[in-house]
Amino acid sequence: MTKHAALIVAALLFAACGDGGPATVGNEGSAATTKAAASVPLTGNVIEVRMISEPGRGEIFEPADLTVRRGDVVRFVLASGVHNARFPAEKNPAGVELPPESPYMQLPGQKFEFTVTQPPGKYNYHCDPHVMLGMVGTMTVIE
Ligand SMILES: [Cu+2]
Repeated sequence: MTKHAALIVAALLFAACGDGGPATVGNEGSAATTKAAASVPLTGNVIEVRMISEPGRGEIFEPADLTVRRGDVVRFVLASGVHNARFPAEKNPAGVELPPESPYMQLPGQKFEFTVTQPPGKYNYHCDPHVMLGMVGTMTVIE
């Protein structure tokens, strides 16, 4: 694939993610997300967060509180239920470009990932449908 064609594909994927429709982001969308953050040297570390709906456990991220470095990849994986992951501007430091918002994920095994580019600090994320049920988490970026 030419570089030009790759850009077009990335643009189409980006457009497809923004319509609020059924979640369609799989590995292709993740690749586009990773490519956009290519200015940060990748560490090769992947931090997986499972999104879970389970009787007796409720609606949770597992683990919910992450400690990461710039260049790490945070990967949300749907285990059960329907969830998203979003870093709301009103609950995070101003002036920082926050991680991209995931689509609503509903197919077990579906993944959404981004490369950490944020400066050191503590960031808050949550699942929109379940934030009131405590489906929240933090991402602490360390040096
Ligand atoms: Cu949820």
